[in-house]
Amino acid sequence: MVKNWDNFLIPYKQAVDELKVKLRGIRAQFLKVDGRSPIEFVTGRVKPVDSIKEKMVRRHISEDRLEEDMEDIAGLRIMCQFVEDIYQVVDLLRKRTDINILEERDYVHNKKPSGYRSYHIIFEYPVQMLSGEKVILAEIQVRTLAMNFWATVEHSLNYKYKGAFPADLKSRLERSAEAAFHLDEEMSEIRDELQEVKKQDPDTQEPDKDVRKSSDENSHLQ
Ligand code: 0O2
Ligand code: 0O2
Repeated sequence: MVKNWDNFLIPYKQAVDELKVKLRGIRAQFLKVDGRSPIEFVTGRVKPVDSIKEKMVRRHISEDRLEEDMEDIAGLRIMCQFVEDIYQVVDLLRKRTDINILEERDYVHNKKPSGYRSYHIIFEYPVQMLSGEKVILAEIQVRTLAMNFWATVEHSLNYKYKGAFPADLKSRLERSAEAAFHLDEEMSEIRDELQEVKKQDPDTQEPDKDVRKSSDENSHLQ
C-alpha cells in the first residue's frame, strides 16, 4: 500500500528535475558548439496521483508492483524540429552512462492506431536519496513539434471525450496525424533542398541561419 504519495513520489520528482537540467544542458552545448541543436525544448512532469491511480486500474497494476510496472511516473519530453533530429537525440541518449535503457519503442515509424507518433525510451535512473541510492524507472518521449502539437490537442480532446470519439471524428483525427507527419516530411525536404542550394551557390544566405533564428525564438524555453 502506498500510504504517503508525497513521499513515494520524492525520487521521481528528483529524477525529473535532474533530467530536465541535463537534457537542457545538451541543447545549450549544441547551441554553443554548432549554433543549432537537435533538441528544441524539454519538458518534464511527475505523473499526477489521479493519473497513476487511473492507469493502475486500466493496466491492472497493483500498488506493490507500481515501481516495477509503471514506467512513466517520471516523464520527460524532448521536442525536435525535424524527424531526423529524433534519431540523433536517441543516439545521444544511448551513449549516456547516467541512464540504463531498458526498452525503446519507435512509434515514429510504427504509428499507434490512433495516429500517435513519438519515440519512447524506458530507462533506469539512479537517484541519490538520504537513505542511499534508489533506482527508478522513467520514460523519455522524443518527438517533433508537429507530433507534439497533434498529441497535445488529441490528449486534451480525449480527456474531454474519455476516448469515446464518434467513428468519423476518430478517422479525422488519424488523418490529421498523417497531415502533421506530412508537414514534418515536407520541412525535412525543404531543409535538404536549401542545403543543396547552399552547396551550389555558397553566396546564398546560410539556410541553417534561418533554422537558428527559429531556435532563438524558443530560447526562453531552454
Ligand atoms: P498537465 O495538466 O499535466 O498537462 P520549468 O521546470 O519551470 O521550466 P515546469 O513548470 O516544470 O517547467 O513545466 P515543464 O517541464 O516545462 O512542462 C510541464 C508540462 O509539460 C506538463 O504540463 C505536461 O503537460 C507536459 N509534459 C512534459 N513532459 C511530459 C511527459 O513526459 N508526459 C506527459 N504526459 N506530459 C508531459 P502541466 O503543467 O503539468 O499540466
Ligand atoms: P499521459 O497522460 O500522457 O501521462 P498505454 O497502455 O497506451 O497507456 P503503454 O503501452 O505502457 O501505455 O505505453 P506507450 O503506449 O508506449 O506510451 C503511453 C504514453 O504514450 C501515454 O501515456 C501518452 O503519453 C503517449 N501516448 C500513447 N498513445 C497516445 C495517443 O494515442 N495519443 C496521445 N496524445 N498520447 C499517446 P499515458 O499514461 O496514456 O498518459
